[in-house]
Amino acid sequence: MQTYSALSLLRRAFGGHSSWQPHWRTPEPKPEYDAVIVGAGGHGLGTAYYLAKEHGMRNIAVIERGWLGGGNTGRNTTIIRSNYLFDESAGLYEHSVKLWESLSRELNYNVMYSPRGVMMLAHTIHDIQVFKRHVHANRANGVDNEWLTAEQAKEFCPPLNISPTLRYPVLGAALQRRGGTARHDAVAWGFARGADAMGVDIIQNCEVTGIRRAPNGAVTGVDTSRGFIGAKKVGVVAAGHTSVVMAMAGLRLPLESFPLQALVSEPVKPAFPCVVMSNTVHAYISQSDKGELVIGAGTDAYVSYSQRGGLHIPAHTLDAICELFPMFRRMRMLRNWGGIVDTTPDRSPIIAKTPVPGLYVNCGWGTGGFKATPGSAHVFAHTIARDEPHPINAPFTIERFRDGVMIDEAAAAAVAH
Ligand code: FAD
Ligand code: PYC
Repeated sequence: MQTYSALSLLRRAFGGHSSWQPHWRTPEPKPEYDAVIVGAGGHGLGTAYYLAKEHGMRNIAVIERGWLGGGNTGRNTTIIRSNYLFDESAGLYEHSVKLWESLSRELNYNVMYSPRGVMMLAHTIHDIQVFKRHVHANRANGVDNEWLTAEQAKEFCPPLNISPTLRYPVLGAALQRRGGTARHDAVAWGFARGADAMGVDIIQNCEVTGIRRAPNGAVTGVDTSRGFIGAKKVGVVAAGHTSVVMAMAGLRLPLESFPLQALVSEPVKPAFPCVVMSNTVHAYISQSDKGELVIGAGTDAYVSYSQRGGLHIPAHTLDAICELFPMFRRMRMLRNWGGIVDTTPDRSPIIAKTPVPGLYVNCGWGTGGFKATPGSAHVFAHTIARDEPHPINAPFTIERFRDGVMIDEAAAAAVAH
């Protein structure tokens, strides 16, 4: 178990800088594990938690080249929703939202899940048609979603400007009331603490540099910056860098990595009641419990592993925010940052066995994997423990790219690509 200082407990209770973490004693790696998870983001830590809790696998380790939750988990804008178009996606994301609803209780750790409603703005006739299609498809799948007129959208979110003279006027909106936000690093820490308590080794500052295979092709372990670590099974959850890690086993995946940027304002008193997204103007916004406006942009237009991204992207996003919410025009921005997301051609994830025996992969979440954290981890743990997919992730194979069956999950593009 990790220990907490009085100061760190106070910070846990009242919030702090998002990259803050309490002291964590990294254990010495054992020579061999039943399973090793590469990547200590929310998905990797959650996978370890469910492997231990639901499948009784305790001789396992999570290996992280940086620090817990320091990847996309600690860099995202925390929007949670399940208003996806396809039946397969609705099954996956709704599974996740249901787990979010009880996650704080499950982990005995406040992940600050706040179902304050996610509203997606329609600015064109095409937006209206697409969102109405989503509303109907979601309802048929038992997922809440409703259509609002522009006036109803303003009633739900009073700061919204619905003037018809806007460059992109608000013509209506789709609202998922159960959608919302959570505290990103709390999710990583909650899963980490839960996994640690069940005996999982969480090894930070340890980069995986190779994947070793036996003559029959099966995985035998990973080479790392701290030496070889044996493993009967290896699960890779290294968002943004999956292609690099999978290439170590000789596998090429249909993924591209892009910077995605976000920024926060100075903190102000509660002023913004929900989450608003607009794909057309490339902006989304909510207010954190610390009072900062959390604002995100579309992906940069080029592939890269640089976590900085181009400066014109947040500038463009702020233009859009000021137009939609004029009362924020004089706010000062505190900081901006980027993450690297990996995206499949059909914008849906891969959660699957691979052609290499004992090697499993969970990737391709693009701009939208935070919301999936508990659901993805839950079904990935099942896939690794039983060497077969859970029915919910069975459609999300590598092989599906041969037939294109899930092109194009439009709701995944809640962020402009
Ligand atoms: P990560 O948290 O990135 O974890 C992967 C880990 O693997 C990293 O810690 C990394 O250091 C580690 N790793 C990589 N290579 C190696 C190696 N060789 N050896 C060891 N470790 C390695 N999603 C939403 O649903 N809603 C949002 O509002 C949202 N907003 C976003 C905004 C931004 C700016 C960004 C960047 C992303 C956003 N996302 C959002 C996407 C979401 O953040 C990701 O899909 C999700 O967090 C992925 O989680 P993960 O655990 O798979 O990845
Ligand atoms: O998938 O909802 C989403 C999202 C919002 C911001 C980034 N991704």
